[in-house]
Formats: sequence, C-alpha cells, structure tokens
Amino acid sequence: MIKRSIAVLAGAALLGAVPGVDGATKKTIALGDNYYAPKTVTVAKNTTVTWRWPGFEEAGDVHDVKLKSGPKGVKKFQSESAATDYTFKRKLTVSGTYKIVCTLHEEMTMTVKVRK
Ligand SMILES: [Cu+2]
Repeated sequence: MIKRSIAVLAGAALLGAVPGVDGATKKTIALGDNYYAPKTVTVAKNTTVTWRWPGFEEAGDVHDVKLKSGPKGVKKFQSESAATDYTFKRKLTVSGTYKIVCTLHEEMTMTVKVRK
C-alpha cells in the first residue's frame, strides 16, 4: 500500500513537471465518493484540467478518471486508480464535449465542455 502510494506520488510529480503554456488556463475537479465536483464545467480551449483526489484525511473509495467519449481525434485517456493524494492532468486542445466516467462506479460521471 505504501509502496503504491509512493509510485502514485512519483507519477503526480512527473505530471507536475510539465511546463505550463503561457497564458493557459487551468481548472481543477475534485473527486469524492462517488462524484466529481463540479459535475459539468465549460472551459476555454487549451485549458489544463486537473482531477484532484482527496487528501489522506478525507480518503475514501478508490476512483479513476476515464475519457468515455470525446471530440473526434482525441485519444482516450485513463488515470490510475487511486484513493488519495493523486492528481491526473490533461490539456484539452480540441473543442467539444468530453464525457468522463469512473470505471469503478459507473454512476460517477462528469462532462467537460471545451469552447471553440
Ligand atoms: Cu469512483
């Protein structure tokens, strides 16, 4: 368990090292049991969306972030499964509707709309 947490943290640190594009906007989505908050969000093109798992104190069930459907040409993505202290980032460069689901809880869904 501890070993896994360290691996997850290392992964998050690597993602964090990716330099941000000048003027790029950011949006953070919180994960809970069993929901994403906010459930729907509209962002500008090239926004980096960060899904943030709860901290150790609030840790609950294990969740992940999977792109169920997105605009044409966007590759599907899926985060690791984690319960706490994890973040997953994606820069959304194509306008359209991104439907996100947790593969462990099919009712746990959200939508990101990227403006043109
Ligand atoms: Cu879940």
